[in-house]
Amino acid sequence: MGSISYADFVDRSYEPGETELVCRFFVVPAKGLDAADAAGRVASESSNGTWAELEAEGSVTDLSATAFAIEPATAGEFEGYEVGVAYPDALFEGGNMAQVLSCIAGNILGMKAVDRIRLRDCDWPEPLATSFPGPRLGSGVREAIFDAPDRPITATVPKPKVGLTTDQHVEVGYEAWTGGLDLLKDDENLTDQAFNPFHDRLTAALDARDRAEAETGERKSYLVNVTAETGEMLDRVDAVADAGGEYVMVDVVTAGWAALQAVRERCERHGLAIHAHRAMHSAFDRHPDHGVSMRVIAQVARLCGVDQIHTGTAGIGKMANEDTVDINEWLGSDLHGLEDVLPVASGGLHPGVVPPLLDALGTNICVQAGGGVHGHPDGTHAGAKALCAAVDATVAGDDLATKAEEVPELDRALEEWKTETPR
Ligand code: CAP
Ligand code: MG
Repeated sequence: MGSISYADFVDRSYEPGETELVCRFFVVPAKGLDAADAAGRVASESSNGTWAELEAEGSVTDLSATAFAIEPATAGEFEGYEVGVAYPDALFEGGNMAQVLSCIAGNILGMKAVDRIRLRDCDWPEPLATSFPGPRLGSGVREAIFDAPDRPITATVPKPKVGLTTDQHVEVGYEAWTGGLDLLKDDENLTDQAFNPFHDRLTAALDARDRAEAETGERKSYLVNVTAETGEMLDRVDAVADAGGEYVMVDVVTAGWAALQAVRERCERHGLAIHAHRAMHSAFDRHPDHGVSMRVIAQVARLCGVDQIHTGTAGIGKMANEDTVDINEWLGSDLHGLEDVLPVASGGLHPGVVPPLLDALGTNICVQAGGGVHGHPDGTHAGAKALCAAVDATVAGDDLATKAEEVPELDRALEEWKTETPR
């Protein structure tokens, strides 16, 4: 029988084991505490310790995390430390993301012992990572659904984001699809409101998809937002499968990881892909000195099994984004054999900013433009043609001005928005 206290959770000579989850935190200790004090509290309170000295059996202490690295670091204007913490595999319930996050992003974010704390990054070991399904297709959606393995896939959200009737929503979709876009996407706050009910929208949109496919000879698809109470959400997933859809869209942060895991399981059964919208992510990641980074949110989403997720526009669009390039690189990297994830660039995009966007992010992405399509002076169909022309030209290495000579819709878009995104 031994005793455990905060100091027992710090060992700077410790080498994390292969099966241990390693997390990196930015920490600013509270006044009167030094870095080791704070690090011990982070490791303790995120594993099995607490403020009082406890008597504990050996088997209990085997579950204790270890703060093994403490290095000076900065986050924005804040000076602090980067603390590395190693967590034993036995601490976690495999396949249960909510439990994992309750450890590594739980109470510790609210402790008085730290003025600022941010979960920056995780190294996921094989046992824990492979206890999750990962994506079903990942960036393989490009080939599997659109037969377009070598170019970005394109998407649009009807705007205004809510308020259109089902007929208006579907008409906009038809115009966008026949204008050349691959995907129609619901907005994050459009679910089953009276002005555009879910089931009506689903069947009408898939019908329009079929007409657009027949007219263009191209594969088209629809990101229908199934976000709801979990049981209802699963019923909506079943409805998408019954209606012949290929995708569901989930607001993964607001719906929650446990709900997402249930959707992933249901999508496996139906052979559906998952588009992850990240609304509310900024509540966690906006400021670099606190919270949970978008990098970790993207990692969690990959493990839970989304096929594509919004990761920003590398600062080109209207949203404040952190770290898009590195996050996208991680989403494409090997993770113990789990599928990759297709990054989605969205928010304030239009044809004029496609060249710098693809230059920064490459072509293995989805490019979403709402206002940048429906705000086109000649309407949705012209906006869709302009966006496709900009993507095609950029992938081919041609400049937009030359392409605009043969595509008047692109010329109008460049005239209207030039190459900047207004804030
Ligand atoms: C974009 C969008 C997306 C944001 C989400 C919107 O519309 O539909 O939700 O891109 O941000 O509602 O703002 P526009 P992020 O194309 O008209 O800008 O991708 O950073 O998660
Ligand atoms: Mg939106």
